[in-house]
Amino acid sequence: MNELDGARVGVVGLGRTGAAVVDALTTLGAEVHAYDGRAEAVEALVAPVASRMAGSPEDIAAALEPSDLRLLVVSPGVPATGPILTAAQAAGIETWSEIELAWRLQRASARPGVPWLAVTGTDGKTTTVGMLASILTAAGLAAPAVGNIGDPVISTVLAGKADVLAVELSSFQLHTTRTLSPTSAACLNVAADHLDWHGGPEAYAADKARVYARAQRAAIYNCQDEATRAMVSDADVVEGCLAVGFTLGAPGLGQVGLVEDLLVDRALHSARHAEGREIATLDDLAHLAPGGSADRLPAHIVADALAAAALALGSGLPGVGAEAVAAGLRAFAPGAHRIVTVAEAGGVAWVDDSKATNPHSARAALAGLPAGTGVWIAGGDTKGATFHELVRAVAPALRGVVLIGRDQSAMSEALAAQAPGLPVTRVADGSPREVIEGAVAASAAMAQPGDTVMLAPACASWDQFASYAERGDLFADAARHHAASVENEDDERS
Ligand code: UMA
Repeated sequence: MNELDGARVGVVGLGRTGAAVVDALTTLGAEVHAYDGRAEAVEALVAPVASRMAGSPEDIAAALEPSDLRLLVVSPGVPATGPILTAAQAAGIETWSEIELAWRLQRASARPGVPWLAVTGTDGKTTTVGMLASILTAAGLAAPAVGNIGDPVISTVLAGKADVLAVELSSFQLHTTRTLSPTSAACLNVAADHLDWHGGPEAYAADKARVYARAQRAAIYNCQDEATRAMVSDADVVEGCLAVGFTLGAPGLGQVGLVEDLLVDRALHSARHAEGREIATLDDLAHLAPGGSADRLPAHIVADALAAAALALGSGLPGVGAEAVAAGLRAFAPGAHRIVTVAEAGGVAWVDDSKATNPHSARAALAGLPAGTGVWIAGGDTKGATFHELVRAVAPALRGVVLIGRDQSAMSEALAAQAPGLPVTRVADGSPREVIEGAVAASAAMAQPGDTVMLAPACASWDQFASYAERGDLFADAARHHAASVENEDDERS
């Protein structure tokens, strides 16, 4: 990356991503100018930079115009339609995501051929990337899961130890990614999310579709989501790249899917024209089902496993075959905050699905509950979403709703219109701990034996919490505390 030696480069956002970017650029010899909305973030920067500035998006935008920067590397949180990217475009400054910088660094490194297998989609990205990394690891490869999952890709590229990268990409990251050429790529599904950041559903889907650009060997789509198939048809892929569908039905030629309790590949092995090959069984996924039984496996887990298998097999990497798929899926442990039962007391299960940050994933969490047994903790930063369809779909499963969030109007409106008889308790704004303790107390008052209290907010956490992880951790603490006090009361009574 000699081209950046001495170049004037701006970095906007000095969180997890931005700090890693500043380090990399400094090492490359660039003249770095650092910007952030928060003074603490600017002060916390340890790397030596040419200038640093804390200011509102408008202030940063105004500073960019006369800055004469050659390049601006933006963190994922910087909105596509906001003043910063608008000003950069007007001033003719090239904008890259951290992903773009990491990809170019990879290509310019001593190991330019390390393949990237890329996953995007509204829901299931993190699970799929985790399963993918587990399959590749089972094949004996050093295969970290990186990207939106939490670890900036650039740090892993600079460490130079990986054989292959399993990369989770958000639409934010894809928006300013320009030359990435993944070996295999998948968009798992597209539902309304992050509409305020992108400016609308079309712009959001267009950024998701960028995952397929320049795909080298396999472009994987969801047969149950026509939008993803259309993205693959329209994509400008490398010649010879296969389109591969994943389906929960029996797979046709060019697809991976399910035949009874077998995961079957009819796309990525040489005899595919004549027959399918078994790559795993539903038993290999049973540990991911409630109660550990394969017949209660949520459909989306099976879909994620099929997509991960197609990404791995489609990479063409030596040693990645059916055995690695089955072993990798068996070894995969789900991440925190994804439908995890954190406490049980008085016949009530307390479930943390704080990762449900949009209506689509909240629906997947609540849909399986028996009628009238769910106490739903919902609300937060809506990201411009509406909730009428979600409330209509999940209302039959609910006993009541506990609303969190600074602005509860969108969720309240949907509840009043779609489920007018459903009891709703509103939790007042406060510190993160106060909000969650309020929600747990209100849920405890509502729940009956046999019920499930489900934190699946359908919203981002950013209005009241630092992250969905903080929201989930506080919930687990408060739920366990409540459960312990219920057990103590029971002991005293007996
Ligand atoms: N900032 C500004 N101006 C802006 C926006 C942000 O100055 O207009 C500053 C903030 O003050 C803060 C910093 O930028 O100091 C934060 O940057 P960021 O919001 O881009 O967050 P990072 O800490 O760099 O983390 C990001 C991803 N966050 C977002 O996309 C919002 C993380 O995804 C990701 O793990 C990390 O990069 C990896 O490098 C989290 C996420 O919630 C998991 N992602 C969304 C999702 O999955 O729905 C997309």
